[in-house]
Amino acid sequence: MKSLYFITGNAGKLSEIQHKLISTKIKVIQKDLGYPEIQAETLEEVAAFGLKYIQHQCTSPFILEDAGLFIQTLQGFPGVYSKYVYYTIGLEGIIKLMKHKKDRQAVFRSVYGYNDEHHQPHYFIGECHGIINIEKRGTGGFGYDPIFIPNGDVRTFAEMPVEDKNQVSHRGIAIDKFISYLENQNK
Ligand code: ITT
Repeated sequence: MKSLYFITGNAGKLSEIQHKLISTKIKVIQKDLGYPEIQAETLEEVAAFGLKYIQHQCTSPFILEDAGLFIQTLQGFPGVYSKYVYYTIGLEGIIKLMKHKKDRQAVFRSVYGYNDEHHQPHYFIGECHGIINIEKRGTGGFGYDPIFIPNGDVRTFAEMPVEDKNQVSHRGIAIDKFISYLENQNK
């Protein structure tokens, strides 16, 4: 069994990764240390800064994740500002901005940063394309889940059980890459 810390304050993210790890020999332990989410152009830069920042406080291997929702017709907004936007204008604000917009395409992106036992950084990226719904639907998940419908489905992420979201989501894809990496290391 390999244990590592997951630096996050987000219970939804923790639950999603724990579901993915059930059938593996990897266990994550939450540590809500918090790190500054720098103003950067990419999620990768935010994750890289987080890894360096947390290295000073955590000497054991750990992971952290930065995610965001990029809406095509809004030139990628809220993107790297997804957290700030969620807590300011919120879902209602996004629904208003998207009113009368014909192009409803959006992509969720997730970047996992892994700081291994030698303090080397590794990154695992996942993307999920879909559309922004005209209204909120569902009570599951977290964040923007009630307004995002992944391609190939009719349900919002908030209407799906966590297992279904994990199969297609940005986070699920990034976690699968991370699991494959760790399993290959241990061969
Ligand atoms: P950390 O403590 O792990 O940093 P966070 O909630 O700050 O958690 P992020 O900065 O990575 O998370 O996420 C930015 C925003 O995007 C945040 O408001 C989330 O609610 C939202 N978000 C991220 N992943 C999501 C997902 O799978 N579904 C819906 N919203 C998501």
